[in-house]
Formats: sequence, structure tokens, C-alpha cells
Amino acid sequence: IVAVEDDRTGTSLETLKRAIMDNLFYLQARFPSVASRNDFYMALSYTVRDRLLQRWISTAETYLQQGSRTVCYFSAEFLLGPHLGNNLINLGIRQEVEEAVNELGLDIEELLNQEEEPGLGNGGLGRLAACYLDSMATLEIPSFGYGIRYEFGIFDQEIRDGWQVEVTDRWLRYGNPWEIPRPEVRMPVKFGGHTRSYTDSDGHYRVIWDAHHVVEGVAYDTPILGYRVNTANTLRLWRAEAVESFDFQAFNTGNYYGAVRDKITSENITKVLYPNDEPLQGKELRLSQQYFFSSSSLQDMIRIYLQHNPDLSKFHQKFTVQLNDTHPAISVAELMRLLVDDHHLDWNTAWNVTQHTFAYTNHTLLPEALEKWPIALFQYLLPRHLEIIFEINQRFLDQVRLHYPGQSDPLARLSIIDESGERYVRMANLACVGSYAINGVAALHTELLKATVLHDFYQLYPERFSNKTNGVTPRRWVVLSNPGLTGLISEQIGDGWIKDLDQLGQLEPLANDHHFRACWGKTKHDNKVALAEHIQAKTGIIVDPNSLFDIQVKRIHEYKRQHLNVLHIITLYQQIKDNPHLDITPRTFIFGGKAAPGYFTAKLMIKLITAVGDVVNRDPDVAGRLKVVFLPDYNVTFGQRVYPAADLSEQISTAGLEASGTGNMKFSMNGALTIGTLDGANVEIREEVGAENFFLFGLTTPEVQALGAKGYQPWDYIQSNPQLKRVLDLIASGHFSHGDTNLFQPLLSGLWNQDKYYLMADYQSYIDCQQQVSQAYQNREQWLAMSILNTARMGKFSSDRSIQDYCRDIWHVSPVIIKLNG
Ligand code: 26M
Repeated sequence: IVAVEDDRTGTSLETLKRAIMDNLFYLQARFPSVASRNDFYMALSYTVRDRLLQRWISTAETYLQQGSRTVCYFSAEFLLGPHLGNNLINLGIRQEVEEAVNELGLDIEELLNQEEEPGLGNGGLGRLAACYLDSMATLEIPSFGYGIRYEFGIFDQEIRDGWQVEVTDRWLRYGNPWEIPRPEVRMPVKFGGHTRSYTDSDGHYRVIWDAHHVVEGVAYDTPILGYRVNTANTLRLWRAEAVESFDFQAFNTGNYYGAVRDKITSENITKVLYPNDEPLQGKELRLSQQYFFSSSSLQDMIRIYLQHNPDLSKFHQKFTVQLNDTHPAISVAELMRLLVDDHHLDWNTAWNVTQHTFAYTNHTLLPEALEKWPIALFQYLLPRHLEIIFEINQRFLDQVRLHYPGQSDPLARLSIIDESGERYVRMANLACVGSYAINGVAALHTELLKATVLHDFYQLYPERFSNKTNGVTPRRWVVLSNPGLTGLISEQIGDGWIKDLDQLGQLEPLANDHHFRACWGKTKHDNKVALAEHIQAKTGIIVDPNSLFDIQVKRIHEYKRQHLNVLHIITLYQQIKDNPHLDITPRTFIFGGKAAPGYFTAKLMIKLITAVGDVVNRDPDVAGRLKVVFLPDYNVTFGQRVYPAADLSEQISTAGLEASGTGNMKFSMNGALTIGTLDGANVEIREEVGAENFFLFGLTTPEVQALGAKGYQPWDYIQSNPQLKRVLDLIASGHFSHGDTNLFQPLLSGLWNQDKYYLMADYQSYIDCQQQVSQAYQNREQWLAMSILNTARMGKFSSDRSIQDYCRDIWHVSPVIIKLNG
């Protein structure tokens, strides 16, 4: 007889098989003969979850007992990707589970593919938060993630007639075995109404906020297990539920249906994730989401704190909060409100706590992406917070005045309130004033922040600024996604690199080893074959695994310049049309990425890619030497297939505009070479891998700035470059649009007239650089050596390194080792 504990935590073959069958019966209520693939996926997931929970509970107990300093990572997005495979890797039971599953007559790959990924993020920012959770758990750092449990994550993308079509992401449809609902953990969150003040019996000035309505935040927890450690931290996501208070019912007396309608309105708050790249102006629901999760999370932290410490004036010694962009910046005002209004701290004490609690990460320099909310909206939704922000601002500007006597310009720029026209609350300014640390996400980005967007704050508080270059977790992005490469590397240097990525440096001498190169090449080829099969299954397009796989996957955006990539494709196509016998390096161009639903130009870029593909892929003159594939619905799951199969990584944003990029790191770790501009983390990747192992092109940031200042004229470049002009003319002629000369006009006239992102200026440099890529690929031995060196020199870009930097320079937290109880 097996004891309950052994039965639910053991990893022997028999125990695992028994557990899967038990879960199938008792949780899914199915016999094997009628069970669907999803039933088996669920049964297996619960089996793995049982083995997480022991660690998770021990972790929670240890944190509670030790009261260690804790990081809270506040983020509106966590783009986790599928859990099952990752948890198998981190638990170290992938092998055993595969065997158990086989013996039950099932296929582990099929079960893994069954998982619907939680797409609770747009792209880089949300995926970064997920990598950081993995690293914090692996490094045994006491930490919580706090965010929003969206019922509908980022939309699913379909391509119909070459255009993007958005489909609702119903990821919770068949249940989510990885979350543990905590219906007893509920936080009231108020909205609207009015404030009033009075003086209490001790003579204290007090403010009461009589809200228009209250919504409850209910906690849903997901355990985040570290790699081969006992630490399992918590990601706590909040779901909005309506409250049916006595007042609420009384108010709706005789209006039962009206009350139910109001209930639905409350629950709308956590219905859907907003795509970025959409103007947020006046999106009341978006501000509601931000406030809802900020308030729920801070209330939860205060509740936990008060269980052991009565004195909130030391709150910042126990907790630090990282603000992932300005989405949770309202937290600055909310913590002040909770401390002053609800817990009766005096203003100065509360401000001291607040100011020592928050740290702020900026993720973009694009001016249109800086969040600001109309004062009227604030007044209507968060009247008390507006008062608090005015008070913070007044005290702040009094300080600034001492710094800039008699000068009004710096004051106007630093003010939390934008008064240049309609009045707005500037969230980045609120975040800067309320934080003890401010950082950018790559060296260049941080320098540009200090020089431009946050220049005035840098002048005022230089000591708050630092750089924290992004990183990605090698557990998901190499071990899980690229088992072939993982095996090859570990055979040579052991598996210490998985937790200490600098050890990849030991591969360097092997770049000269002919046999190792051959194995490296074989692994890449196998991954390309697998991707080719996937492409054929999804799109029907047949691609040649011996061709150069040239890949650009990321959100579709003009500044990321997918259309520059297309201009290169058309250039090659025209060269072939001119000379069908041209000796050319065969290439497969693979694109993936979503466009924001309201971003017309980005959607037209997708149409251009698919339209060019339709012509090029079919043209007999091309004879299969060029293929263009747009793979629909790029997400984490697809990323895991695509990075391991890439030869060339496209990182071609206009210099100065991509804050960091993280896909660039995933590609290089998996042995792809990069063609890129000196932008974001590309700069540091090139420094690490060596200029000779990186294909650099394009204007530098200062050159872009200088060109803009002297008056950039794109037609100068077009008129002096017949090849470029021919490419643009071919698009305009309707060659890729069944003769329709209007279809791509909006894109083309953008390039002819303003060309905001300098494609014309960078075109020739890009084409020349691509020519070097094609040549380099012909020298297979040399290419393989470069590929090995790229992987070997990527140690810096582990998110473990990033998290250690945050711990040391900003958070001042240290690891807490978890022992298993029981
Ligand atoms: C919003 C409205 C209109 C136009 C653009 C926006 C917008 C653009 C970018 C809003 C938010 C944006 O950034 C969010 C984001 O994901 N930033 C990415 O963060 C990653 C992690 O730090 C970086 O690697 C990426 O370079 C950065 O783009």
C-alpha cells in the first residue's frame, strides 16, 4: 500500500501511471475508453501539479515564518506560455513522465500540444515578466507576481485572403489546471463617487471617499516553480466580481434585472486584454483595469504585512514593488490613499514609505506610447486619487522650484499634470516622482531615456537611474524548446550552463572542431525539418530545409520595419526575373506577428507580406529558390518551434526605437546569426558575440537624429537608387495585387513622403548586408563556427543575470532556501 503523500508526490513509473489514471477518473470523471486527448492532458497536468504543490506550500510557509524581504512584480501582462512542458523540465521528471505516458499508450508530444497557452500579454513586456518570474524562482528570491486574470487574452490571429482577422481567445474554455482559485482572498475596489472631509476628535484632518460602486478582486494563484529547486513562488492574478452588498440590493429594489446588468458591468473589468499600439486616450475600462489590479495587490500586501508587523511605517523594509512600465503607476497614489485615509498614517510618513517602495521600469521611447489620462476621466473614476496626485505634485513642484529658481519651463515639463492644452495626468511622471529607482531595459535605451524622455528627471535625480539589460530564461528558450541542442551542449560541457549561462563559454574552442560543427549543423537541420513540416501542415507551403531560414517574428509595427524585409525580398525577386539563371542562395523568409486590431498600416503590412508570398512562391522563374511564409497566430508556443530552426534573425528596427528586444536574444542563444541595426540590446549582443559574427547595417541613432534635424527627404534616396525605385514601382503597378494599383498606396505614399522610420535611408545598406549574409551562408564551415560562437557568447542574456542585477542594485533582496516539509 502506498501512502497518500507518496502517491501524490512520488515519481516512480508505477506511481505516475497510477496518479494519471486516478486523476482521469476522479477529476475528469472519465474511463480511458471514452477519454478525449484533453481529458488525458488534464489528468497528466493534475498529476504534475500535485508534485508542484508540495513545494509551493513549503515555500509559502517558509516565507511566512522568515518574514524575508520580498519583491512584488506588478505587471498588467504575464505572457507565460504553456506550463506543462516547462514544469516537467523544472521538476526534472520529463523522462519518467514520458515513459509513464507511453506505457498508458499515449504520446507526450500530443498531450503537450493540447495545452491552450495563457496569452495574457501583447509581446515583449509581458514575456519579459514571465522570464523574470522563472528566474526569480530559480534564484530562490522571495517574490510574487501580481496582475490581471483576463478571461480573454491576446486575440487569436487568422489569415483570410491574406488579411489578419481577429478571433476571441477563449483560453479558459476547457478549464485551467494550473491555477488555484482563492475565493476567500477578496479585496474591495472602489470606483467613482465623491470625497468629503472632516476633522476627527483628535483634530486630524480626514478624507472619506464615498464611491459610486465597489468591485471585488478575487485571487487566482499559479505556482511558478524554479529550475531544480524547491522554490515555487506565486503569480497572483485578480478577477473582478460584482459585490452584492446590502446597499447594492436596496438600491436596486424592484429592479432585479437592472442589478444583474450592473453585475455584468463590474465583471467587465477583467474580461479582455488591451492590445498595445492602440490609442488609449479615454479608454475608461483600461484605467479601471490598472487601478483594479494595483489596488487589489497593494491591499493584499498590506494584509499580509499586518499579520506580523503592526507598524506600516516600515512597510518598505519588507516589500519592494517593481512597476512594469506605467500600467501600474496609479499604485503610487493608491498606496498613499491606503496609508493615509485607511490606516491613518500622516502624509510625510506615508510618502516616505511610498517613495521607498516603488521602482519603475520604462519599456519604450515612442512618444505616442507614453500614458496620459484626461483629468476629467480621473475625476470621474478616481476622485480621491486626483486629489492625492495634486497634493503630491504641489509638494514635488515646491522642491523643483528650489532647484530651478524663477524658471517655469522645467516645472511645466516635470509636472505630473500636463497643462499645455486639455489637462492630463502623466503616468510616467507620477512613476518617476514616486519611485526610488528608475531603469531602462538596454544600455542604449537607458542612455536615450536620460537624454530625452526622462531628461528632466535625470537632471533632478541622477542617482535614481540605472540600466538593467533584459534577459530571457534559457530553461524555456533552450532546454524546453531545443532538446537537440541542449543534449549536444550538455554532452560536451555538462548541464551546469542551464543555471549559469556563462558556462556556455566553454563551447568556444569547439567552434574550430570539425566533428562538433557537423553535429551542430545536424541539430539545426533537424529543427528546420520539423519547422518545415509545421509550415506545410499550417499553410500548405513546401519549404526546403536546406535553404537559409531567414526569420522575423515579433509584433507588426512600422518601427520594426517588416516592410524593409519585404523590400529585400522583392529586390531578389526582381534580380531573378531579370536573370532567371542567377546563382542565388536559396532562402525561406518566415514572418509571424500580430497587428493591433485598429492599426491599419500594420494590417496592410501583413497583406503586403502575404501578397508578395503569393506571387513569389508560385512564379516558375523563381523555381523554389525563394519562399515567403506568413505563419498565422505567432505566440509563445510557436516561438518555441521557430527560434531553434532559424539561421538568420531579423532585428531591423530604426536605430533608437526598439527599447531592447528579447527575441534577438532567443535567436542567438539557439545559434542563429543576426542581421540588425545598432538598436536596443542588439548593440550589446554584437559586443558579446563579436562584430565579425554579426551582420550590421543601417544608420546609427545619432545619424538618424542628425538626418531628421537637417530635414530628411526620402525621395532623395529613391531617385538616386534605380533598384529601390523599381521595387517601389513594382508594388505600385499592382504586380502583387492582381493589378490593383490602390491597395498598397497608403504604405507607398508613406515611404515616398515622410518615411517616418527611415526605410529609404537604410535600404541600400540593408541590401548590401543581406548580400554578405548570402555569401557567408555558402561557406558552411565558417557559418557553423559563427553559429557556435553566437551561442557560446550569450551568457549575459540569461534573465538570471538580469534578475541578479535587479536584486543587487535595486531590490536589495537575497535568496531564501526552501526545505521540503513533511
Ligand atoms: C501604444 C500606443 C500607440 C503606439 C504604440 C504603443 C506602445 C508601443 C510599445 C505601447 C507599449 C509599447 O511597449 C510595450 C512593450 O512591449 N515594450 C517592449 O518591452 C520589451 C521588454 O522590455 C522590449 O524588449 C521591447 O523592445 C519593447 O518594445
